[in-house]
Amino acid sequence: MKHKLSLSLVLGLLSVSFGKAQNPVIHDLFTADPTARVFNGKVYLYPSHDILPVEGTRPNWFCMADYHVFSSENLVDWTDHGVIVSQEQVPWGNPTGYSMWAPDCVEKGGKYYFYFPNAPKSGRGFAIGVATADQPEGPFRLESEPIKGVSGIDPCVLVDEDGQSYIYWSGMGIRGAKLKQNMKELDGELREMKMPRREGMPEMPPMLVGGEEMKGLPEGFKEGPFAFRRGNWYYLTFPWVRGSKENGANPTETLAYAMSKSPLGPWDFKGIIMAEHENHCWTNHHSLVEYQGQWYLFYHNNAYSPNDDKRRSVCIEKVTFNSDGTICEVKPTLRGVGVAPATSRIDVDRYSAISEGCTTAFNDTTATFRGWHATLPGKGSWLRFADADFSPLTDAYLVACVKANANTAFSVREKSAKGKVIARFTVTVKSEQGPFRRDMSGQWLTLTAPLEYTPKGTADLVVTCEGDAVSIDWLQFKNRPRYFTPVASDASPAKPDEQGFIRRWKLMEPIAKPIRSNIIFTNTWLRETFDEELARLPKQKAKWHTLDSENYNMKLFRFAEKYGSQTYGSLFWCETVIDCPEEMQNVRLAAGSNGASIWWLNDQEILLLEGDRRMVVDDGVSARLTLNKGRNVLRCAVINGPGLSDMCVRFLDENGKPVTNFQIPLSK
Ligand code: FUB
Repeated sequence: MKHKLSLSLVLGLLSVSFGKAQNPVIHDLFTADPTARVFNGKVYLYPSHDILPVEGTRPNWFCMADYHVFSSENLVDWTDHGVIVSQEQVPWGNPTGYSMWAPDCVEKGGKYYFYFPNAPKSGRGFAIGVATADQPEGPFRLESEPIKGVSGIDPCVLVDEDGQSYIYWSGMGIRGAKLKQNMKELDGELREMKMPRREGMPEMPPMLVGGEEMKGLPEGFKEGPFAFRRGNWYYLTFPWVRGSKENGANPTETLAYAMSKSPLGPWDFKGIIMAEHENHCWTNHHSLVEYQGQWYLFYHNNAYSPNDDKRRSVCIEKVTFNSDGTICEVKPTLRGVGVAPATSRIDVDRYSAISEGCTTAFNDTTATFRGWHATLPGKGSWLRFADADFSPLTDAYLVACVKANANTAFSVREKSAKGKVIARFTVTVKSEQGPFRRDMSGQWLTLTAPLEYTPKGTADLVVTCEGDAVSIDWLQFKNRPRYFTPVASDASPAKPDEQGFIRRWKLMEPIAKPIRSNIIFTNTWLRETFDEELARLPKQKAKWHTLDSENYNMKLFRFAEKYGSQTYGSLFWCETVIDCPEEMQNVRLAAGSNGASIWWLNDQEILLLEGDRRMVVDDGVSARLTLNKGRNVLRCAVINGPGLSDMCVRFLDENGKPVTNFQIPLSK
C-alpha cells in the first residue's frame, strides 16, 4: 500500500493515559522537598512523600509517613526503588506522627547516610535521625537514637573536599555544625537553649542544641537549607519568605541563597533563585546538583493538587551561574529538562511555549495524576515542545491523542509554527462516511498520520492548529516493525535459522492479481496460471529486492505494502540460492503459504500447495530429493486473493530434522 491517504484515522476512544509528564517528574505519587544527589553516574532523588490527610491528623497540614527513593540516568525516566524508611520502623519516632519531612542523603567512604526529620515518640517538635546503607537505594539501617543537639527539620549535609562534613537544619532560623567522622554526631559543644513559647502551648523545658545560627542571612522566615560547594564558593540556599503579613497578606516562600568562602559562613546574602509560586502554593523546597556538566534545580510545586498546597510534586529546571559565581534566577516551566525520545509519549501539554489563548486543563479533575491536555483555540494557534529526540525513528508514523468539537485539522512541524511539516492530521468527528459513523465530538481519539518529513537528531515539535479548536493530550512517533532488511552487495552469506527456515530471498515487486475469492485455487487453475506467469516472467519489468526477513516466515504482504500497489490480490515471485558443502540426499522441502504456492528446485517443480490455505509450518512436504553439492536454486510463486500473503520454507532430513548446514550466498 502506498501512503496515498493524508491521514488514516485509527479508531479508538482514549484509554487512560499515564504519559511521561516533564514537570512534574514523578506522576503517580505526591513528592516534595527534593534532594537530588549524583551517585555512581546516576541522579538519585530523595524527596519527602505527601499523602492525603489521614483521619486524626491536623487538618490542612502535611501528612507524610515514609520515604521513597528514585533514580534516573536521563532526568526523564525515573525508577521508583520503593519505600526506604517508614515511620513505624524508626526506633525513636512516633509511629503515627506523619511528620517525615524533608530528607537528605550523602555518600562518604562508600556508605550512604540518609538524614530525616521526624516527630519523636514523646514531646513536641522534631528530631533528626540517620539511617545508613551500602547502596543509594538501601536497604537502610536505622540508628536507635536521633542526632543529639539537633532539634528541627530539613537536614542537609555537605561533605567537603577535605573529608569534613557539616550538617545544616532549620527550626528557629538556620543552624549549621560540624559532624564527627562517624557522620552521626555533632562535633562540638551542646548548649542549653530555651524554645520560644508558642501561643496556646505549655512552656517547654530547655533543650540541648548544637551548632550555631548561620550569620548574614536576611530577616524573614527561612527553612529547608541546602548547602553545596562550587569551586571555592560555598552556597547556602533556602526557602525564604520575603514578603510581610501586613494587610492580611499571606506571603509565600521564594528560594534564596547566600555565598561564603567558608562552609559555616558568615554568609553574604545574594538574592532569589526562584520567586514565589504564582498560585500561592505556600512552600517551596529544593536542591542543586551538577550532572553531566549541567547544574539543575530540583524544587516542588502543587501542580497535581492546585487546591491543596500540602500535596506537592517535584519539578526540575536547568540552572546557570554568572562568572562571579552568583546564580541566575530560574523561572519554573512545564517542559522541565531532559530530551524526550520521539518514540515515547510526549505530553505536549507540558509545552515550552504557546501562542496566546492556548490553555491547559486536567484530563480528569478527580484523578489529577492522569495529567493534562492543551487546547489550541483555533487556526494559527500553536504550541512548541522543545527537545524531542528523533534518532530512534526508523520507519515511523505519528500517533496523536486529540479531542475536538468540530471537524478540524492540525499539523505537527519542526521548530516553528510555519516550519517544515512532519505530519498533518484531519480530525473528523462528525461524518456519515468517515471512520466514525457516529458523532465523536468531545471524545478522545487516537489518530495516526504518515510522516511527510522526519527531523534529524534533537528538534523542537510545534503543533499548529489549522482549523477549529482542538485539544491535544499527547503525541507519539511509532516505528513500524522492520519486517525486512535489505541485503548489501558485499553482505556475507546468510545461514538458515536454527529451525532451518530460509530467511534470505530475492523478491520481485508483486504483480497485481485481483482475485475475488481463493476458492478458485484448484490444481488446474493454479497450474495454468503459474505456467502463464512463468512464461511472462522474463518480460516482467518489476524490480527485485534481496532481503533478510526478521521473521521465520516471509511476510509478503508487508513487502507489498512497501513496494506494491496493493496488499491483497497479488502474485509474488521469490528466489533464493542454497549452497551446500556436500551433496545431501533424501531431504524434503517443507513449506507453508498463504494462499497457494508452487515450488521449484533447480528448475524442477517439487511442490504445489493448492486451495484456500493459511500458512502453517511444514504444511506441504515434497518427495525426497537431492540438494547438489554447491549451488542450488530454489524458486516459488505465492498467489493470494483477499488474504495476508506469507510463506515459510525449510529442508528436512530423512529423520525429519531441519537441515541447517548450508549457506545462502545472495547479495544485492
Ligand atoms: O514538607 C514539609 C515541610 O514543608 C518541609 O520540611 C519544609 O521545608 C517545607 O517544604
